[in-house]
Amino acid sequence: MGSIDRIAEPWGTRAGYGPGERWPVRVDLRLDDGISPDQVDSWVQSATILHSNGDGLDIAVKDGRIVGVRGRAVDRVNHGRLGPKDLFGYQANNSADRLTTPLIRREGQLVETDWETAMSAVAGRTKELLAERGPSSIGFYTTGQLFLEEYYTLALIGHGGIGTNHMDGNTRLCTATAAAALKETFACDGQPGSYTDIDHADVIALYGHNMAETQTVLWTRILDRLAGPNPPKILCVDPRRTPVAEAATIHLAPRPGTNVALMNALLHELIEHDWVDRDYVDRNTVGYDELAKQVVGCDPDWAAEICDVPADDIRAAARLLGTAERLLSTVLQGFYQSHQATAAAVQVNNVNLLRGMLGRPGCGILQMNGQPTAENTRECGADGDLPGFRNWANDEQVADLARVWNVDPQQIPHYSEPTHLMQMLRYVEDGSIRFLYVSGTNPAVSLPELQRIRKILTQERLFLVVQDIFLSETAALADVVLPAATWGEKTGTFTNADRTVHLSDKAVEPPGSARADLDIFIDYAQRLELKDKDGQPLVKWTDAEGAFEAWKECSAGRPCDYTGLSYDKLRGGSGIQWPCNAEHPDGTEHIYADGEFWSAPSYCESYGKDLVTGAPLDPVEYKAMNPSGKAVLKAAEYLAPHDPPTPEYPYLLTTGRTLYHFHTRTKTGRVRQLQNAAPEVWVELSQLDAEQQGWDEGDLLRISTPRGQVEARLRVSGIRPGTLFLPFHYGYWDAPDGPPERAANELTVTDWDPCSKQPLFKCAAAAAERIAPGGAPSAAPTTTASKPVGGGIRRTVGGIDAMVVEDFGDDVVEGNR
Ligand SMILES: Nc1nc2c(c(=O)[nH]1)N[C@H]1C(S)=C(S)[C@@H](COP(=O)(O)OP(=O)(O)OC[C@H]3O[C@@H](n4cnc5c(=O)[nH]c(N)nc54)[C@H](O)[C@@H]3O)O[C@H]1N2
Ligand SMILES: Nc1nc2c(c(=O)[nH]1)N[C@H]1C(S)=C(S)[C@@H](COP(=O)(O)OP(=O)(O)OC[C@H]3O[C@@H](n4cnc5c(=O)[nH]c(N)nc54)[C@H](O)[C@@H]3O)O[C@H]1N2
Ligand SMILES: [Mo]
Repeated sequence: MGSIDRIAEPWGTRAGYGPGERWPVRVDLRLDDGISPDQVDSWVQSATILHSNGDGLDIAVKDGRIVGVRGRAVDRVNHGRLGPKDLFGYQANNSADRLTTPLIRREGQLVETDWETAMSAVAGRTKELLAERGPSSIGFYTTGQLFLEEYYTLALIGHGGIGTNHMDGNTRLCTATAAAALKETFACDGQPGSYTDIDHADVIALYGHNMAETQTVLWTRILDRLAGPNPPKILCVDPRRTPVAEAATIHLAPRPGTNVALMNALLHELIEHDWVDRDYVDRNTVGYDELAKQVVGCDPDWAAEICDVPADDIRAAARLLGTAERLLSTVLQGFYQSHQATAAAVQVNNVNLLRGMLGRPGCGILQMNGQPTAENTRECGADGDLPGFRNWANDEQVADLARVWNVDPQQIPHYSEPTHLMQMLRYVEDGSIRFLYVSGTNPAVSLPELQRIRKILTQERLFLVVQDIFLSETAALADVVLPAATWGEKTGTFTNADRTVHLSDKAVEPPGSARADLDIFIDYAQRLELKDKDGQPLVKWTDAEGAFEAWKECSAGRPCDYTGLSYDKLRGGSGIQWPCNAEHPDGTEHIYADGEFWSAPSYCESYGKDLVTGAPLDPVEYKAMNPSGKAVLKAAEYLAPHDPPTPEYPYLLTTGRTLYHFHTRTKTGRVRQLQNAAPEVWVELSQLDAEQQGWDEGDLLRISTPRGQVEARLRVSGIRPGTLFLPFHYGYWDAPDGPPERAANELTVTDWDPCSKQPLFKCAAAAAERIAPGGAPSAAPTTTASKPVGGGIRRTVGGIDAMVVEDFGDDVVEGNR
């Protein structure tokens, strides 16, 4: 047992272990100052909520207040560990400026009101519009941060009750490409990999995924493998020198937006050297010939030109992949938020398929999620999918959903795929959507091209409802603000990126009159008097467990089968991976073992799309291509980025995250340990570029694109030359006197991947100029990808304020530092 500053040491103390061994337990504990474990009144089971990892934890409660967190040793995901955002982030719940009462706009101002007034305004406007303009005037924009029960209820209200096709989640910005890539390759969503693959893999490849900062505990698992005997080799594909790159055997730093060229060269090498599992490919896939033909000319010299990566490094990376015995691949935003997002992510699937590396320990693909509950948004159909991974283009599956909901199949819109968010915004812009209900997301900071977004959201004719826990930049624009209870204040379940379902129990009462999102949605449905076919209430449950039981019925027989789970079963032990049913009562570690895919035409979620145009394939085309339900090796041609540098905008701007903040900082910005670690926006530039311009660390730069500008202090970092990086966390709620513009999305472009419709946050032409010398270093963290190349900069530490207890218990620890 020891204590450690977890701001300075985000991953904590090493516990090395070897291939196939069990990852040692390390229980991390953080309590408010002055509170000791024996003073805690109760420990309430939950899991982490500030990323997709799903680390099991217990919430410490004293005098009806959350006072700390402790990792759950029994949980399969984290074996007791927690990351910095989880260890300190709970304090946001206790913030004095939580929303405690509904707000309504009167004469231009938001004023406090009661629930009755607020909800009758929301339901009243909905009814008016339904009568005047029909269901297509109503839109819902939700999140990846509520609970399963809430999404399922919302999906039923929107698709089954109101009958609008306009429902999406911010998962569109986040994991739409993960889902799309899985649908293209396996014809169905569902994560092939498992976190335990890290325990077995001999090669781990991370594509556009800064796991060290964005899934810190999963990265700790890799660090512990690296500290043990026979460590895995790491391939990192990222234009910045992230902590992942620093730990990598091979780091490829491609020019942003060129991922498909790089992937095609890697595939070219695999085929050229015959690093292909012919048996697996013949038995389990279709499309090999087309893929081989597509990559025939894509040799490393060709890709080296496009990606600006040494050809020999590409060869070495291909050899690593080609000679791996157990290959785990992970993919995230560096691939997903790009113009060929789905095409690039699919090529990673192709690597594992060619190598026959799927469905057994150490052999996996993690098309990652980002948000804690994004998986549920997708499963439950609150995001541009239908519940239970049902195929909107398959009438029998729609009829099956109608049976579960006891509605007429015609009531569920399925004339096309549910409307994606970027299209919904167009509809709001042109006035066909007149009511937008936003829950658990902050589009006024997180969407591209903010000037345009502000214009869209402030239109007079739009009725904007925002359900949040703080007065976010978006809530400030609303007609009605509904105060929500959040994690720790309500019960529900959620599912992480490797299909592990966790229960999160209510630990404390919400502040003021804030209500659980589920309760608000049910209230809304009741006020709309939504009915099923028999005139009974459409939403038949009144609490979270009731919603979960209903969802189980909806998931029965579908890939994400929850029928073997219950709240009781989820209490006490570890989270459990779906599918969990009579056949797999303890859950399922690997799907697609034995090459069994969910891609049979009658069962699959999707018939696939054209990767260039995004046009859906029709069932006849799909059946001709994949009659017996195999995996599809889908080829893609590299296409140049849409927004290349010009003399006026000579840099490539990419955006993303830092370890210490979550998104628009509504939570982490209110937590002193985290806010102090990364107090203000910065911009990263390479040493080469800085020297060429004569700029120094800390200089104030203005970054501009045709959409807007941002002012930020310079951090000279290990980023590739020609590239700028801005963290996107810094909106305006806490910057009354700050720089005029600091949100990265002032600069980003309204454009999206044709297949997944995910916006392009990672690649835009931009200009930079110095507007003032700095004199002092920027405030960027030094422990992360923003590590300075120069010396003399104060290290990021948390000090006495950030001490966390680590307890290894009786676990034997090798390589312990
Ligand atoms: N600390 C922290 N953790 C989080 C979150 C958070 O806000 N903060 N958010 C959660 C959520 S919702 C998500 S979606 C995940 C996101 O997790 P990540 O995807 O790991 O995070 P990002 O920083 O968005 O992007 C990852 C990397 O992509 C690289 N990149 C940029 N352009 C390119 C490119 O063209 N090609 C390649 N190969 N790489 C490129 C960037 O340099 C960056 O290091 O994190 C989750 N975890
Ligand atoms: N430039 C750039 N932009 C990006 C990205 C990028 O990499 N670069 N990444 C994109 C990605 S991957 C993501 S996921 C998005 C994230 O973008 P957002 O979802 O807009 O970001 P958050 O700050 O997480 O917003 C969540 C909101 O929900 C509120 N909230 C928290 N808990 C609850 C709850 O229990 N109930 C309710 N009702 N509300 C709650 C929070 O206070 C906050 O206002 O940003 C996207 N935008
Ligand atoms: Mo995300």
